[in-house]
Amino acid sequence: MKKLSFLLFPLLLTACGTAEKPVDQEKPNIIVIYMDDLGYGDVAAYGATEIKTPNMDFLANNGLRFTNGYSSSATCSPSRYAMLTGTYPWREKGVRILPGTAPLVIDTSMMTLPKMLKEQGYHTGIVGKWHLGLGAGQLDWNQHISPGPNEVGFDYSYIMAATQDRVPTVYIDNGDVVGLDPNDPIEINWKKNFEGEPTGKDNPELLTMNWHHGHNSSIVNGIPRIGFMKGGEKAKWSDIDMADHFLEKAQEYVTIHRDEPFFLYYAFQQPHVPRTPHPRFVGVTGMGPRGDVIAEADWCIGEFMDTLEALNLLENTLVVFSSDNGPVLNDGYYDDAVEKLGDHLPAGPLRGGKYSLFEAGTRVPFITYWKGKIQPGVSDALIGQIDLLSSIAQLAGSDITAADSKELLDVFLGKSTEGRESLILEATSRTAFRKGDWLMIPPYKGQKVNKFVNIELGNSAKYQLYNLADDLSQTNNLVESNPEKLEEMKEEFITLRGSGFQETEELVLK
Ligand code: NG6
Ligand code: CA
Repeated sequence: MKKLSFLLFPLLLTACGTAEKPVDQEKPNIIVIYMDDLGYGDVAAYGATEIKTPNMDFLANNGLRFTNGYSSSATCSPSRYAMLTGTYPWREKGVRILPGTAPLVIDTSMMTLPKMLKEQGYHTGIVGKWHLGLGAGQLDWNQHISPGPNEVGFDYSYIMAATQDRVPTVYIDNGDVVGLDPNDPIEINWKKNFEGEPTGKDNPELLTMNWHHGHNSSIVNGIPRIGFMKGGEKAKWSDIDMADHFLEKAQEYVTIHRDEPFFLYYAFQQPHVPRTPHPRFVGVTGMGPRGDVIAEADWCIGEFMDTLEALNLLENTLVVFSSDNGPVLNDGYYDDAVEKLGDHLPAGPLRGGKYSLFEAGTRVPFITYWKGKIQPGVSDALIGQIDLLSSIAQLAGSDITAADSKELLDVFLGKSTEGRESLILEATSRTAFRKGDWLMIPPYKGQKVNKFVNIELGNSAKYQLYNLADDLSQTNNLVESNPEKLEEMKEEFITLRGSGFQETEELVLK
């Protein structure tokens, strides 16, 4: 009942006439809706036929749907780092998939998307997944947590620290754990269990979801996680309510800040593991929890857009929709993602997936929507999430520039199709180079297919060169037939990337 009345709150405001605001009188609001592990082929507007995504499709069909839009990395933390800072993640060694205990990886002196907007008079907020580290090391979760999002430009933050599969499994409201009981302090250890505490490994009888690889440490709500946690019982989140909870916070944020320019980074947890749809979404897709949480996320987007509409904000708000990296089915739990997939193709026509240097790792759904400002259409321009900082700066009236972030505002608004000439892609510390229609992957040692997630990583003893215009699925390596193209690509790549690009570590998933 409480929830329902809250959801009606924005509508009531409109009904009372208090939400009326003149359009165009001030700087536009910016909202980034960011999915976690949603693939290029997971959205009906991008060709999915086995799953319905009406609300994502609404954005795509009434906005600009990019077919060559990239995240900066095939994993989460590096992608988010690049989007927020406009800096390539491979420039900084520590920017990789982070443990739940990692310190903040964004230097507080760096320019960021929210910081830039704050300087332009915006109120800035984040709701959802953070996964960019917190504190400065040896964090005490029972004290005020800092530095974090609030120290890199967000006026408001309501987050989970890392991922749904990592401890601590609590929400953090502007740096303070929500619902913390001082008599039941939280203890976190990434490597070592606390004496007497059950684990996924030793106590399978306590599990409601089984682990496949990794994810066998502390058990929260019957789900085994990565890392060990003790205490904080009352503060622990409810997995099945997480989507509704973040939705409420996002709705609350835009409602409170409707009368000033605002930036909201609404970072969903779906369809990352563990996939825990609310019971009202269980079974709706027949595809198991992975499909069901996509349906759940889609519903949340619909509710959220309805709120914006009720607040009369749509004509003064740029909405960007994208995903942090490509899709994965089995990412460490037995949850029927593989078994119930049917004919669905999470990566669409693309090769690879999450963790991969092949296209499906980083080419993601990418949509811009702005009622009345962006003409509906499809754009094939090459763009990256890394370009949002400089482009949105242009929109907000800021003259800041970030080295790796290209100002492509007209492309994002559909006024131009001249995107980037080239883009460096990253996957677990390895890099590849896209230029025009061409994609070059340097030789990398290491496994070709990661057997846990069953994804081709893009490693090969030889250079790979693909022409994506003719060969979107990357089946023909054209190195032999196009030696000149290869040399040209290599040369430019080394100029941009430096020569150390072949030194990497093995991807460890277990
Ligand atoms: C991996 C996890 C995987 C996921 C990923 C991060 C194991 C075995 N695998 O290490 O489940 O959490 O990290 O995903 O622990 S991301 O989308 O946040 O980058
Ligand atoms: Ca992710």
